[in-house]
Amino acid sequence: MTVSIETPLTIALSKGRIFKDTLPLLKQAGIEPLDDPETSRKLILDTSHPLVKFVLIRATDVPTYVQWGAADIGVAGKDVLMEHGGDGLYEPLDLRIARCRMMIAGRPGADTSARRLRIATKYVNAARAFFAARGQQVEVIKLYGSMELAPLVGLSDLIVDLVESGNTLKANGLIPLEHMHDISSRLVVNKASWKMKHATVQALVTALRDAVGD
Ligand code: PRT
Ligand code: MG
Repeated sequence: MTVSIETPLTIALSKGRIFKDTLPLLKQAGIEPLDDPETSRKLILDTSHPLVKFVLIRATDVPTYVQWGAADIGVAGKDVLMEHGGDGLYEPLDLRIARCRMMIAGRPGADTSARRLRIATKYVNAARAFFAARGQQVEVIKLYGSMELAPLVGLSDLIVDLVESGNTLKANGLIPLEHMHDISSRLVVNKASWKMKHATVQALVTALRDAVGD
């Protein structure tokens, strides 16, 4: 099915697993990129639809571009959306792609209910909210990557990270200790675009919902 697009539409995607998993869904809606982002260095890609373009940005920047209307629509992991906060965005559809779990992890036998724990993570908002909800006082240390190292060198007692196969934890002598959230990627829409480009945005959301099989 090809969606009926009547206004120009910019869609923000990140390279890697989100792009790879979103492409088949957009293809079912009749939208395909004209360049392969893995080989092209372009950050703006034209598509098979003359009014639709893709912008390729860092996964964590997708909600920001959509919030400010630099893109009408985007695809972002729930982890990224929890940290962003969701200001200026609607989140109409769970695309059920790039799935994983946000978990507390640490050395085998580490106690996740201990007092005054130090938690190293990229996901400071999610971590603070999770421990606060059960009345546990923790100190959260913000990192930008390689969280697995923190408990090994004494920076923290535990980490909060995304886990898919568990191989990254295992390779570093850590284990998943507690499940926090199921994570998948969501379609996000700029609130002004939702109103001003309603017919086009609605058509795309409906086509993607069909593609997801919801
Ligand atoms: O890499 P970059 O800094 O540009 O950004 P990013 O890491 O946020 O982007 P990307 O493309 O790696 O991830 C995009 C989205 O994919 C994330 O926001 C998640 O919603 C989702 N996703 C799904 C994952 C994973 N699975 C995942 N396994 N994101 C990251 N990982 C990492 C995890 O952080 C850990 O380092 O993979 C490692 C664990 O994998 P396993 O299989 O060893 O358990
Ligand atoms: Mg990554």
